Amino acid sequence: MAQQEGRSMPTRRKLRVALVGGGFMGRAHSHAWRTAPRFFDLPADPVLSLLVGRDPRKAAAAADRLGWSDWSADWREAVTRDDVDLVDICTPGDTHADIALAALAAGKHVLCEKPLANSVADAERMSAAAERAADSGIVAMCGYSYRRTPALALARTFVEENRLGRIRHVRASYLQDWLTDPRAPLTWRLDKARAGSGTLGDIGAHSIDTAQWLTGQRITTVSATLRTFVTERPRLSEQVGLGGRAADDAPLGPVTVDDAAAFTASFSEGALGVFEATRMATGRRNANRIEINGEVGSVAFDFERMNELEYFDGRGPDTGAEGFRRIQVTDPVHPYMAQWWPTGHGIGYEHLFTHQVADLVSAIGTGSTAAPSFADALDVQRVLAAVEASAADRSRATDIRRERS
Ligand code: SOE
Repeated sequence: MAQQEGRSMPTRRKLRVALVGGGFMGRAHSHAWRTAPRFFDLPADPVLSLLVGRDPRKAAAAADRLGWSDWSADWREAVTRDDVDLVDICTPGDTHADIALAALAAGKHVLCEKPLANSVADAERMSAAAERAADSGIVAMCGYSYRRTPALALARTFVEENRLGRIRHVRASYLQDWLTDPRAPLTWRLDKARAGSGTLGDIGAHSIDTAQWLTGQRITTVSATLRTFVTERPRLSEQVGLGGRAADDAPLGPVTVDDAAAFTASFSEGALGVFEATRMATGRRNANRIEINGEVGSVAFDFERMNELEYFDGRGPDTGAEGFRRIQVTDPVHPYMAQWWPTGHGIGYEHLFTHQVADLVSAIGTGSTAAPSFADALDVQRVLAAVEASAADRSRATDIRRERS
């Protein structure tokens, strides 16, 4: 058939991606890589080139299902192949440093899931490597995905516009309940060697990142308690999604991480923080909450109502009708929302990852840095380590200012 004139499709620069890890996060990221260019005007078109998973059979099946054109059982392929521009790391924390360092050394952009690493030492090496690679235009970003919640991005705008005045209180709690049942099996998230820490690093890290990002202040000292309520759990017979399954007669193995973390924190400009993270808050599925009180205003957010932001404006005259107002963050004027549906038609968890990809590809296109950078994520790592140090020595608060300098 003759070629029809004027029918050719515009071609855009390609960004060829390799994803390492095909679990829960791998699925969320795959969806984002596919969706971001359909809704956001990006400077490059992500191409889902290679999916890597340790088990060849599962990797092949995941690649097929999630839309990747090739698969491998060896992450080294992702960092050595010439037809890969970006390595997306969605594996447990014990492998982040090796993969990210090799990818950066090979001149690949990197997106790495949170927390950045299992130790401050690894996070420092990763952050230093990212800084060096930035000189050659390589972008590295850590996946603190909640930053991409439109309501939280709006809260940050309010803080930047000084609508809250000087910030006094940060109250953050991240509550889940998927470990309430003592029969819940011993997945990698409960193994210190693989996950680095437990609830603290898995979800407390989100609260730390969100709090520092929203306030623009750094945490300087912490005083903490960590608790493991269930110290032994049935060994896993099958990993399914987050939870996994154990046989009824499965032998027990030790839980080597915290189930819950509680700590107070001081912020660099004087705010006082109270943090709680647990995977044992019966009935709370994914209540990632934060409230910030300033001298003249407050914001409050709960991920279980992710399309809403509560805002209190204390600057007006005293009318007797003051109160928190509930803003539906679904209007085109709100962060990210112009790309989606008409006002009032909300978005969900998966959109955070799509926003993350859109921001990352935009940064790569403009040659700018992407946030949170590995240096930002290293800072969270320092706070996590300080929380653990403080919990181990209950007699003292841990000061992290020296480690930063
Ligand atoms: C499990 O607690 C988990 O999937 C975390 O690992 C994610 O970071 C969080 O977004 C949801 O909960």
